[in-house]
Amino acid sequence: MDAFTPKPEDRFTFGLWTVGWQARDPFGDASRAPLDPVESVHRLAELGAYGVTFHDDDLLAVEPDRDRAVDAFKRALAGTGLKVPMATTNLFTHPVFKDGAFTSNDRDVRRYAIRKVMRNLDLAAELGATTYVCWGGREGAESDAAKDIRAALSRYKEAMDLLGSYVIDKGYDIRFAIEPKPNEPRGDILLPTVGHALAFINELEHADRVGLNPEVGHEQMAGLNFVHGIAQALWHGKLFHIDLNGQHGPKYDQDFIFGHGDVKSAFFLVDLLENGGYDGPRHFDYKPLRTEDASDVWDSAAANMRTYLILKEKSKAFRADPEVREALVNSRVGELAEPTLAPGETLADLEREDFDVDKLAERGFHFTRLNQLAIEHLLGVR
Ligand code: GLT
Ligand code: MN
Ligand code: MN
Repeated sequence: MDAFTPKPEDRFTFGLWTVGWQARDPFGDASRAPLDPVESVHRLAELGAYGVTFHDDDLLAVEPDRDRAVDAFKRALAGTGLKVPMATTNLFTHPVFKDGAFTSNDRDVRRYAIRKVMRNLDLAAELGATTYVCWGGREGAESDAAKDIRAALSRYKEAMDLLGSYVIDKGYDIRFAIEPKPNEPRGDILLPTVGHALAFINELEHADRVGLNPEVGHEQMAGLNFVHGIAQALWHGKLFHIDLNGQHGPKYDQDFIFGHGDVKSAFFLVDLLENGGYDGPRHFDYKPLRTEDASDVWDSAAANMRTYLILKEKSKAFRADPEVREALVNSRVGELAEPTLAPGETLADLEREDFDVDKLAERGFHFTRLNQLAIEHLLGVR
């Protein structure tokens, strides 16, 4: 036990599919045996997690009978006190979804996909989940000739509108969170970034019920700044949930342990989540490395939480450091929160003002100092 030992109050959650990943990849077979969701629930509770999340199909990892699997899962939850804040649907593994689910060219597949989601929404509501993630990994194309993107977006909207109406009619306290991803498994995926998804949500019938579940690695695969994406999602009031993990720049989806990719970005992300008004679970969507054995899996789960808590401590120390405070003032970071026109001023005031542009241009912002202080906190020398 130390300051970085997770507790349920930290609200760390894990997908069953993360610790349960058997490490099958496009080039190799599974390197680990299937994991019983009941064991995952017990292990995660012992490690100090707050909850678990699941796809409908994750529950069937070792027990093919759905009722029995659900029963065993419920008993494990009751026995450990672990919560289920979020659930989702597997609309990507079965070959029926090879051209997508809500946006398959095949209308029968689209109808089946919506029914599959409805069924798991009922279980999600029963287990108390308030967020329902929609990751459209198969919604996309490899050829621009193969998919009418405008029609696909209409069908995506149709599905989200129907499912929104479904939860409203049923009286479920559930909001949807769309998870963007630029590619993989499809050559190109629809709603590839936070920005695309935010714009799409504006067109939905139940837009207030739909937000985002951005994943660290997915934005970084697109070469984007995840911290900026999260800040914008917060600004729109749309950060409903988050998938934390690690990624080394634009390459395949690495799903590393949180902080085991771009650690500087992870530091600023924790700083933002802790100070930016996000109050949802800290959900890890990572894959234990394929090299790891069954016991390493639990070390990797613990590493996610420990890294988060270390970064949280670092962020506190950074904010409390008098030199950082001074540097923030010198860089005029707080000045950006001041409206550009003072109360009562109009554009006419700007027209009257004498700007000495060359003098203004001489002012430096001293960002180097600020950045170096952040690095020194992160490296543990302050
Ligand atoms: C899949 C994907 C994740 C999504 C999960 C939710 S499934 O593992 O890679 O990013 O969050 O459907
Ligand atoms: Mn991923
Ligand atoms: Mn994810």
